[in-house]
Amino acid sequence: MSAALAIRARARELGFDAIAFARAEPLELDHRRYLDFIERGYHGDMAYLADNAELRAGVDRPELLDGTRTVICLARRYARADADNDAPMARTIARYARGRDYHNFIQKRARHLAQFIRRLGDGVGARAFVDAAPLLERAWAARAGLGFVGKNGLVIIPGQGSFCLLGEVLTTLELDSVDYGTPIGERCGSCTACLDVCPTEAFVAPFVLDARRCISFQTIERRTDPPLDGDFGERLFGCDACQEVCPYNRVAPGGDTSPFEPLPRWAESSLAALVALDDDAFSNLTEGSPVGRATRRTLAISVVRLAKRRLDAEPGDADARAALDAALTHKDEALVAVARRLTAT
Ligand code: B12
Ligand code: SF4
Ligand code: SF4
Repeated sequence: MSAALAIRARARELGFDAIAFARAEPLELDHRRYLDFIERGYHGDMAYLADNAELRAGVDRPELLDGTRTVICLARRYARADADNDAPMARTIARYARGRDYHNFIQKRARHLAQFIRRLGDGVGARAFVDAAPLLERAWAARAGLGFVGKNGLVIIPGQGSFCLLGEVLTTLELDSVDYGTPIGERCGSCTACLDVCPTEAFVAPFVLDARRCISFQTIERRTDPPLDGDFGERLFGCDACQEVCPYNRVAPGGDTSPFEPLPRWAESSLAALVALDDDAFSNLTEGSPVGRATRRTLAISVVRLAKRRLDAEPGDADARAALDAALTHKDEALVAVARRLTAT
């Protein structure tokens, strides 16, 4: 069996839904696009994206893996058939984040794969990465032919859709040339559903996102208090709108999506309880959940925003009223100030 076949088989055993191989030669066009994104300031206060931006074309770097020859691109689906029926509080969280933290789940399996690859030959190096590494995960996945990048910027795997998370194993192993994938080209055609549906008009052009406007940034990554204009709908953490409308996501979910089942704690929570959290209670509540990526205050501000929205629609909404009251009397003065500004409008 060739090394590529053995790696594929092991990746399947480990629960990955798709795998493809890219040569580790520097990305040129995608890197230029990346630098453009940074130069225009679309990354907002995600300063880590600008760190070493110049170096991100390649992966043969000491902080990743010296001598990398191959980028093994992996995907794990999280589409669940019953996601629309999740408990109301769970539905305020983007699908990928309703269950346990996917980083641990994918990282653990990608590490097992890296270990398997290291055993394929003397001196073979292999290292696993998921999300947080300074590498252009979507561009590598596109080069490997794992999927194509849609106008919403997400990697779409034909037959599987875009509700999937990416990971990589970098390796010094060189594969047979037939094993490397070829890009499959964008297949959006004349569709613009994702661009049209975006509630905050965050796309400046097809494929190009001003992350500062994206609800995902505002509710997860932002580290300064957000502007209070704009309608985030019923969203507290992340946003799936530009994927929900995508025709490529009308595929039947396949495989085991149980790791992404919502944590019971969300069904048991309320807006008022979320606002009232102090830092320790926030840490306890979000332990093992991707929601801990937000700060306590960012989440509280998102809740206040949602409570205000619900009260505008239904003045008798008791949970929303209690949430606003809890924010106005919170010991975090910055939260009180935000709640005052919102209730004044
Ligand atoms: C920072 C970040 C964000 C930021 C900025 C997102 C963005 N679009 O840049 C915020 C917080 C907004 C965000 C949101 C989300 N994210 Co995010 N995010 C990242 C992270 C850490 C870096 C992305 C980055 O470098 N952005 C800068 C842009 C310029 O680079 P890029 O995304 O690689 O885009 C390239 C291609 O799109 C390419 N391209 C391809 N074709 C074309 C054509 C043209 C004409 C152009 C101009 C460009 C272009 O150009 C770019 C340069 O390589 C990656 C993980 C990683 N290390 O890559 C996860 C990642 C992209 N995120 C992911 C997810 C799941 C999400 C959300 C769906 C979460 C949610 N439900 O709320 C949303 C989706 C928003 C969206 N429509 O993109 C997944 C995407 C999986 C997939 N199937 O594609 C990733 C890969 C994490 C993972 N390991 O699975 N994210
Ligand atoms: S995740 Fe939501 S806010 Fe961000 S680009 Fe997609 S639709 Fe727009
Ligand atoms: S919604 Fe349409 S335009 Fe957007 S990514 Fe899907 S197919 Fe492409």
